[in-house]
Amino acid sequence: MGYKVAVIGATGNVGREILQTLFERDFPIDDIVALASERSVGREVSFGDKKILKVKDLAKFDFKGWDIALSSPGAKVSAIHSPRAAAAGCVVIDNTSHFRMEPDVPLVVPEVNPQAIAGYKKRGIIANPNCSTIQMVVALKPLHDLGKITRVVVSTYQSVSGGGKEAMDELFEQTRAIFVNDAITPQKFPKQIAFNVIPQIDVFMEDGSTKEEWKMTVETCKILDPDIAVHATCVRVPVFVSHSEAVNVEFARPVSVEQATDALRDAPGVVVLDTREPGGYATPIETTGDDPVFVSRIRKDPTVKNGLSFWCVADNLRKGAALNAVQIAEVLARDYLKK
Ligand code: 11C
Repeated sequence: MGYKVAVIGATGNVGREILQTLFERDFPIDDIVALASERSVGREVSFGDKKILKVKDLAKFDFKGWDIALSSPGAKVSAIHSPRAAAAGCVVIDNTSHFRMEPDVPLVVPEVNPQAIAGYKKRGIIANPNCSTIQMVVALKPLHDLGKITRVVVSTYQSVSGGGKEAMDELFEQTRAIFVNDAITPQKFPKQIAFNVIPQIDVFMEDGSTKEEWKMTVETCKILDPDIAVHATCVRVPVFVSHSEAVNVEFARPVSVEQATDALRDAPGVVVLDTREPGGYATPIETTGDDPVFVSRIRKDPTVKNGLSFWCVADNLRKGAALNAVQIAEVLARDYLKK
């Protein structure tokens, strides 16, 4: 026997990836519905290679009798419809930023804090973290277990798909415009993204950091350890899919490169690709469509007492969003909503 599953925001980058991931991982489904805003009603989305779902109106949908909703519309839409679904008895895995920092909503990466899922009982909502946080904490967890991380400094190289389909179209259009000598007018991004990099993701906060940088700090503390100091610089790069991160870690205890590499090799969800020769590391282009977080360039940082640096890359639409949400649904189904 399977579950009745709703996918909210089914026409977006993440919604479509959630449908694909549910199908690929053979999630036990009795019935599935694709939901989105009124303007997408009637559009068709694929569920696997045979089934086509006609999108229904989220605002009119009654969640009574539905078990799990995987939700990735905008944060404002989630603010209304996730509590509405939860009140009808449908557990929501919410991929927006809206509920993440609420104390009675668990924020979960299954390789790091699966035990937190039990907290769904309070509000009926589980939050899926930001993509750049997810891939970093998957890599940090085995290192934290090894030497107790005290401080993390991270610089990100984030793909345009994190900004949605329009952002991907903007990179494509600007690249084309450069080749045919057309004028470029940035719309989705604050500056030209083609052949450029932009050190701003999301809005500015009062202290001069951006909201994306703030999310990496507060979400890492909530998921992994409130005592870790995290300083992030988040940068948009002209890559379509997969985020990369240069991560620098300080430990309370000495940790050798060999110990760190062994722990990362054994860690769930991590693949170490690190041959210390030209090309012996992961890049976004070859990790797109893959599930793991790839870790490369593991090396000692001799400028601090117990320091280590590494490079990590993951598909932001899969592990950074859809896959993480489906993995949460798998634990929820297996341990809490048994059929
Ligand atoms: C980006 N990380 O790359 C963002 C997208 O809080 O879920 C995801 C935003 C979020 O633009």
